[in-house]
Amino acid sequence: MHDLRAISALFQMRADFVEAQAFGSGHINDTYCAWYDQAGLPIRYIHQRINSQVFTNAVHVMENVSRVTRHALDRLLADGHPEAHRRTLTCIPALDGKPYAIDKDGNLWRTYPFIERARGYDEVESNEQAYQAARAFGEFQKLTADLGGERLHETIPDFHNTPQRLIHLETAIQRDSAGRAAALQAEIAFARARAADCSRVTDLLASGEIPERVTHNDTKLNNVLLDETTAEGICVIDLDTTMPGCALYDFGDMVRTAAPTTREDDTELQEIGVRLDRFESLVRGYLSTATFLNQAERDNLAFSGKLLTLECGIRFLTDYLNGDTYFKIKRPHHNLDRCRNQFAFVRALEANMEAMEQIVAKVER
Ligand code: ADP
Ligand code: GN1
Ligand code: MG
Repeated sequence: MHDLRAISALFQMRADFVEAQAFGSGHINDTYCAWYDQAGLPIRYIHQRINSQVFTNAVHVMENVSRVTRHALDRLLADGHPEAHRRTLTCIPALDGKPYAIDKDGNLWRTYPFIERARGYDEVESNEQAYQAARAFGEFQKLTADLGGERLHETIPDFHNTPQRLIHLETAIQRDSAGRAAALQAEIAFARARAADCSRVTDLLASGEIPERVTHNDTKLNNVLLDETTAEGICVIDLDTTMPGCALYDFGDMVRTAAPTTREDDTELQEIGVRLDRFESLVRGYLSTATFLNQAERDNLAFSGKLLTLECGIRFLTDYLNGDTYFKIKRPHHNLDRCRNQFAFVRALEANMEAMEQIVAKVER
């Protein structure tokens, strides 16, 4: 646990620090929720330490985040939105005015107001939630489309370059630094057998049939906060990977996290299936705001869920082979469990691909 009182002192809080606890179930950053007393009123903030092993240029991350959130706020204020500061993350400035602060150990921290009366879900509970989440991520893509200015930094190069992810897997197999490869022949064969799937979207991007867009790139369900009473998708969070990408990466990751019958790390593999009703809600929600998609993007909406699930499974497998250096784990074989779960969901998606294509066609009619 870091000294959150000391971290708090690096920012222009205008409130008195009371206490802080670790918060959320993200796999990457260290997130804390801190209570403050603001002239007699209890109020919460999020303090987050950026994972500098994952984001090697954390200043670039914050330059992107501060541009995107500033743009979002300007738009909301221009529209006269009554709760503009609840609809976008906003960076609390550090003492020097920057949107981040560096602590005595060289860690980079940022602070956001805590978005109240809303929450992120690790598992979808209703079709309405799926619809709202997809709608909000579509709206977010619309917002970033007119950002203007220079191209955003690529905070993790080749983040969703799936063929590259497969190459990293092969490297990890060869190195076998944790001595685990021999026991993973079934998982390795599963990934290798799907090499052609891995390059489908990168090929469409290379040929120009699918355009590059500014996308969120980490649209898992718990990265959008839904209003506790109305379920409306109110604030997209975790903007570290917002950068040039492909709309299908965002839709695909929603399918990966909102359409399975189980959670990302459940080990009851025989129970993993596709909730087609959830899938339909995602398509409806996303297309209600992502009205800018071209035909090639629309044609690959169903496939994108399989691609992103396969890619994520490959990443968990690679990390397991490397000795669990990237994703936070809570038990010894967590990454292997996650990989098996993702590959089981890939199989379920394959079995349901035709039904999903039909749903997309039905919604588009
Ligand atoms: P990670 O990259 O580790 O997933 P996130 O930025 O997604 O980090 O934050 C982790 C969790 O903290 C989120 O899933 C969400 O529950 C919570 N969280 C983050 N920012 C806020 C905020 N401003 N208000 C409320 N909850 C937040
Ligand atoms: C990580 O940061 P978080 O927990 O929202 C990861 C995503 C993976 C996801 C798998 C920067 O997301 O790419 O899809 O875990 N984020 C990064 O659950 O690698
Ligand atoms: Mg997150």
